[in-house]
Amino acid sequence: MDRNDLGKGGEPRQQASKRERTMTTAQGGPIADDQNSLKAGARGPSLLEDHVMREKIFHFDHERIPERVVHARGYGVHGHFELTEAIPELSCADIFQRVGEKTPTFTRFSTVAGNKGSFDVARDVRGFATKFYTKEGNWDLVGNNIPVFFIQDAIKFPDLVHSVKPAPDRGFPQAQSAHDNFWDFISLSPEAVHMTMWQMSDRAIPRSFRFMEGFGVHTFRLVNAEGQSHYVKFHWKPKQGLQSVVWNEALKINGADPDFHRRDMWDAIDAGDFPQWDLGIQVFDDDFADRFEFDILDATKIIPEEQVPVRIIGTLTLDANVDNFFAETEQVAFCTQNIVRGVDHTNDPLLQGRNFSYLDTQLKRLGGPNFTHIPVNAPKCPVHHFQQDGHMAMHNPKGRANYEPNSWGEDGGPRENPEIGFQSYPAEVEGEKQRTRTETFADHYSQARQFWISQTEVEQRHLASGYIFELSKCQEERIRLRMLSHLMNVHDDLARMVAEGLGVGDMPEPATPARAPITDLPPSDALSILKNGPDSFRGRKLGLYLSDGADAELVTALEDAFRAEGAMVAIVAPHIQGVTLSDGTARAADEKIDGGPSAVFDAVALVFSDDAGQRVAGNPPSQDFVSDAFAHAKFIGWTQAAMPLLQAACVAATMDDGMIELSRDSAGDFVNTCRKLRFWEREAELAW
Ligand code: HDD
Repeated sequence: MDRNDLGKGGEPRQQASKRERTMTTAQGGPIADDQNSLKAGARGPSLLEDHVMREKIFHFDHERIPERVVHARGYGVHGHFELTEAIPELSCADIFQRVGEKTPTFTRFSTVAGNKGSFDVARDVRGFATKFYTKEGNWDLVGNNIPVFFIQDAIKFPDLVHSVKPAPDRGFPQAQSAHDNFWDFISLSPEAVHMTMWQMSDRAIPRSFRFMEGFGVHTFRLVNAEGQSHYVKFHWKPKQGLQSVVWNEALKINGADPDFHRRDMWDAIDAGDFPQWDLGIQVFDDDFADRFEFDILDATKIIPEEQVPVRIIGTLTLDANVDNFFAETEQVAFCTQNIVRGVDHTNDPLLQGRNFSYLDTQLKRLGGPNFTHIPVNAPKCPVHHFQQDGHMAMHNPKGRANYEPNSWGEDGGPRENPEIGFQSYPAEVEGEKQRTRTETFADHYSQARQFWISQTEVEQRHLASGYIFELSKCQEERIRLRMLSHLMNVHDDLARMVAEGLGVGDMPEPATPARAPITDLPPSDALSILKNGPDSFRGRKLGLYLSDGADAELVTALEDAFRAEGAMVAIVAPHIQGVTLSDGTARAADEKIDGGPSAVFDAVALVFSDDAGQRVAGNPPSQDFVSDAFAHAKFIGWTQAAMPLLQAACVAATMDDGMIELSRDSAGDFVNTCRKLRFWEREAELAW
């Protein structure tokens, strides 16, 4: 049976007819020989007349389309949104009317700065864009995994992006913000300070797309059937809980598996473990907006959940991988302007600019105005209009009339309908034209301080280390100090930790705030990852390092216990052929030890036969497996036979409660321990 006889999952496919299986040109002509071009004589020149070769190479030459100018590296998945609470009193959007109704979706996760071929676990914001194919048209919620943004006005976006992308003269660094240009721009743009707090926190190195939140960022409007408007902020809350990796681990994951996040998503969905997010809304009115300490149109500010609780109204389930990456993930075109009746924009100047940029960029990227004809972008409701022609038009309006109004009656095509058509909320607008930044956008530090005091000690340490790492990559002292001068306005502890990490003795003068005083806001638990962690190891992965002769009963007990938890178990072994356990049964390996470092697992267990422990102890990848797991505060299950390796990895002398001796009866206890995900107590003892 050859490859063509197998379906997607490797199962035998029903025999197609010979004609169906015959390779053809794009014109449908059957091809007799796809290996050799047409030549004049066996050793003669190739002939221009070879339409088969010319067509094949012509098409290949044109395979690439421009990658997205930002968010180039992304991963798309199909799913559906199910409404759990109807909100007709807030919005007349069809999608929000009937509990239990499912709306198909397409979600694309992405990094921002890196090229299409960059690595997944860069320190970066993650895009979280969802297209809802509603019965009243497509609604695109194009958000991020961080609820605030770097800049307040879209006119600064090209500068922001230029500063983070590779420097134009040298073409590097790739997919990183740890360089002079980025921090030069940021330290000259105090409005970005709050966002960098999130970006330097572990939010920017998520363990998986599945374990991160999403945010619509801007304040939008919900408008009900009576035309009443409420303000709204959209939240995606992962049912899987929040989880991130640590920075040193991220660096190693990127080497071991640059596709870590996309592979994780593919594997989870392929295994039927469908990730879910609740859609939450923070709803408020003009009274609240007037009372609130900050401007609700300022995208560099959150509205703390303690002030306006998040109300859950539905669930997104991602349940199908794409059939084709290019056709779907690459060609999907999100536009913030894609809204439906019952949802509307506000005057947030970032959002207003985005509404231009997305449509514009799709034209460039997808080559013409008919990108809505591409299946992943096409609405799943009826579409009737008089738009026609253009590159790659797949369908044009039928009939004689292609204009409106017309007097062709029934045959004259679609008509407008004010009853069900989109109505803009009639917000009052007045004022002189001016290029200005409102005073109400001027407090750049108070919420950054609130973020800091809302973090656990572990997270504060990571956050400070994030700044230290990034600023240490800045060669210009003036840029490092300028950034430090902002951090002094955020919090003394943060500034001191970063100064120490950079080796700065004399602190600079604090930056002059655009607006004083900087307010002390109360902490908000919702801002911490660790305060919102999961209570299970579900969806996580154990790296089970086995040798030949490993105790079969213990191995089975571990596998059973972790699978019962809903976790994955990957077998790591000295050879990819796998191992033979003590009872003679075989275990296929998922990874050879040097291809499956502990950085790609959430917890590890070492189960060796007595003599194997000594053998692997001298093996550098095995030593790294253990010492990295230890340094990344992971739980490590071990058996006595692994002691020589623990010694060789220099962790035996500092055995702590995160290192669990395994026995056949204690596999369940090990799972319970792993539910905490990391043994952070250890990290405090390590001198990072
Ligand atoms: Fe943007 C892509 C999210 C500000 C201009 N953006 C893009 C994507 C996401 C976001 C998730 C990827 C969509 C996909 O997967 O195809 N962008 C945001 C958020 C912002 C934001 C949450 C602030 C709140 N963006 C922003 C501004 C501008 C843009 C201010 C321009 C003025 N963004 C774009 C773009 C992109 C894009 C150039 C590149 C590819 C694309 O649109 O389709 O138009």
